[in-house]
Amino acid sequence: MIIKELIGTAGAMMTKGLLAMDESIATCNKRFDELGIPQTEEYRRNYREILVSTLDLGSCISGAILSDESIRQHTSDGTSFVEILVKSGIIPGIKVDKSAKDMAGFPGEKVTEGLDGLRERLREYHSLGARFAKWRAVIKIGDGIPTRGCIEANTSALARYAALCQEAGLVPIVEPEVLMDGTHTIEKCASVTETVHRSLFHQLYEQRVNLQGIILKPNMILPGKDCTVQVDDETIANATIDCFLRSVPAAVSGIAFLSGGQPSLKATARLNAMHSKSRPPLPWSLTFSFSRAIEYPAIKIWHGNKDNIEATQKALYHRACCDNAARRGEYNVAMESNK
Ligand code: 5MM
Repeated sequence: MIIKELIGTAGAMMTKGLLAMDESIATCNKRFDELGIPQTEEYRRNYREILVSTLDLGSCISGAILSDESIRQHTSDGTSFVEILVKSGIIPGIKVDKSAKDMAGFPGEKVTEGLDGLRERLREYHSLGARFAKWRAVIKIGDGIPTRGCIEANTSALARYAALCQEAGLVPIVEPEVLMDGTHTIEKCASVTETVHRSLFHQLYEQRVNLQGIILKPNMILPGKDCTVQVDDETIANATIDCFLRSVPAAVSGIAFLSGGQPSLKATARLNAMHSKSRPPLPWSLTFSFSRAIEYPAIKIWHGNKDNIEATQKALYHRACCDNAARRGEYNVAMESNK
């Protein structure tokens, strides 16, 4: 019975896109710091209120990922963010990892923590209204890394997290992010991502996770930020689809991409290019679960100033609409002038 519900929730999450507004306090403060916004609980609450109360957001966004702080927060009139989201037709979710920490014995690599006490935390989050969860593992490409030890430690934790989520009636978003930091080529990104996916799906199988009740949140296949050979959007879209056809089982409910630090319009155009009409039908649907690519234009306008709220919401809504069009292969750059 639970699995039927999970498949239903995963299907509903894939009908539009996901807004990853799950910045931890540290990450949110870092973003505020860059823009000179005060790093206080009240400013974080104000910012999130602006996001969740954006008019008609539910026409482009089907799920929003909250954090432990924001799932407990309320709008200025006392309505919980969860309630606002549900009223807008947006499914609330929750980031449950306790972030990536230096991995002992593996210089330069990280392992994501947060399994201790997770069963109890998931029970609480479900009672607060969350219907899906998210856990992010970070894999860095560099000299001699990633190592097999780091990949396996991370994919094993992702699989144990996913099993606990399904037990609790929450759809696990499984996020193995291969970072775009570095000088590596697109081919290197493809081979590392394929290795990570193979390890991940092996671990998910070993932990008896039902793939129809998960959502994969991967990186696109990109050259490193500092690679001397950069490529066009079409090449990125093709490399991503080819890699995924080789490494992601058809049973997976859906794939929702992270943006990973790509410029907003690039992330949109590349998602759109994956939906090219000349491509044979894919086994899974593809959407977005962007954070920076969807929020950056908006937060830069807000700057912590209440006079900018309307323009901030307009910018957020605009990116959400463009990304939702890209999810269907209907985005074109002319949409950028219809703000
Ligand atoms: C909002 O950022 C998320 C949480 O990060 P921290 O735990 O470090 O605060 C992050 O997991 C995010 O959901 C994904 O990385 C996707 O975000 P981008 O910016 O890559 O689209």
